[in-house]
Amino acid sequence: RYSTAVLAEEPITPPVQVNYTKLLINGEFVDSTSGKTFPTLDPRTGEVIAHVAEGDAEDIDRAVVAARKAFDEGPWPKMTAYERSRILLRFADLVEKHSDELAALETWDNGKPHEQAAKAEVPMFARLFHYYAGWADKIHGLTVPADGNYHHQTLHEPIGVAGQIIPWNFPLLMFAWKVGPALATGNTIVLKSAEQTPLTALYAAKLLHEAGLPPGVLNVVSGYGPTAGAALASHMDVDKLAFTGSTNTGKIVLELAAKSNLKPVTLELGGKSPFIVCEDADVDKAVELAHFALFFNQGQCCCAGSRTFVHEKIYDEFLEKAKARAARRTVGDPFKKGIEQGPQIDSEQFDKILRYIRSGIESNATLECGGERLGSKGYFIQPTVFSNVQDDMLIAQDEIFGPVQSILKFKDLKEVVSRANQTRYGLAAGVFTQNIDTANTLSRALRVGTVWINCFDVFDAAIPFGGYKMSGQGREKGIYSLNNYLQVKAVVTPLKNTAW
Ligand code: TXE
Repeated sequence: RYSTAVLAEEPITPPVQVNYTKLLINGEFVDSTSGKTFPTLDPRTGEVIAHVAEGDAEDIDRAVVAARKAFDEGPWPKMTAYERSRILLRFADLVEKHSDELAALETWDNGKPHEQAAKAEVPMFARLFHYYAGWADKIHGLTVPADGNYHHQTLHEPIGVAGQIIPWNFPLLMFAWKVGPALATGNTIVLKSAEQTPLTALYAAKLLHEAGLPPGVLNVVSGYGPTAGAALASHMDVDKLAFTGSTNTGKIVLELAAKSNLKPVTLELGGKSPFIVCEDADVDKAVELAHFALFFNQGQCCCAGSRTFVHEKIYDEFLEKAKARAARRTVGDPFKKGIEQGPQIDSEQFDKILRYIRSGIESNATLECGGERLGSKGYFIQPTVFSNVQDDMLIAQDEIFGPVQSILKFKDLKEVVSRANQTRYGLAAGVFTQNIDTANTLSRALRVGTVWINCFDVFDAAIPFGGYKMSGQGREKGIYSLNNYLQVKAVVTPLKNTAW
């Protein structure tokens, strides 16, 4: 009954070499102070891809010293904005030149389909840097006609040393969302990549240096959260922190930032996004979009449409078709052409997802298809659909972060808005309708940072992304992200008449 592609006996050999495994501090690849390394694993098999230098508190400190020096002594913040822009543009061009290596490394380390990495994520990565390069020389303050005989002006200055902690689900894109605006505004950076996916950040940082980035401006420390990550969040000489990850860890880093030097923090955290299919929907199209909204990237998206609300009039038809679509999803080696779903990132996430599937079954949701691991090695999970899901079930409340679609029935719009909003999260929502009034009403009533009407996961460098409620604080991308990395200084000068 299950038509997923057969998992290849032998994994396809990735068409790329791992060349960079050390920490990148002050423009040089160096070992960690402790000499320790950690393995980064191939999610297709659980086998070691490479051993990577393991940074901890001492290495974070070395990296912060380098970033501080590069900020205080320059040349980065003192270069003209145009020169900074040119470096970012050259980098984006190098990304395009090396797109094959970047896409292959991203797939190998993360398990995402190679076609997705190559056709969507690497081009988007380059696009984000083109976008931020365009901002570098367009950031300026105001001259303000305030009261009194004074010249009032504001200067928009970089904050200083930015600490950035990123997750493993979109390693390259999360790098771009954070590094792009910080560099465009003239900051220096210490970035900690996720321990599951350290490889592409090192490769990209190497290319940035090739493009002319001065030493110390971007330092990349691979390592674990409670050691390297916590040291960065609590460092007294880090001026700003940006974090993407789980809501629980978001609380930890916010507290560390507050208890150390009160550095401002932006957070992009978990979600439980509703995808609302109204009664006037074209069911086939709605099924396809709801499927994409949940299953894209193995379900490992903070904004995944993980509560599929379907109007009762079309519920039965929708359910049959959604189940058939999930059963047709091709799962297998992400390097194979035509594969829609690769493995989950690691054994921890794999076990967590299977636990939530068991919880769904135990709480009497109906398991329509899937529900088990696929194959005997690596972290593959069958595309899974639950129907008859109730709001208070754990699978309707918690972020599963896997290929598990939960379908819920609703009767009217007022009811579905109230249920959609009954969550601690508020990252995104999807609305599927042909009625413009319904679309307008729902997009205003839903308490989320992004509403996609008749589309989903449409991301653009210029459009802000971020969460309401416990999905985060602040916005990334677009014009809004620049303020995360800027201080505003007021300068007041008396105006005196001279000479005449
Ligand atoms: O997240 P963590 P994990 C959600 C998703 C997933 C769950 C757990 O539900 O199942 O989180 O994933 C660093 N101080 N998201 O454990 O722990 C860590 O090293 C400082 C949603 O991977 O939040 C990594 O670099 N840093 C999310 C980053 O935080 C710490 C994407 C994220 O890891 C730290 C990923 C500490 N004490 C998971 N502990 C999204 N919003 O897209 C960990 N880290």
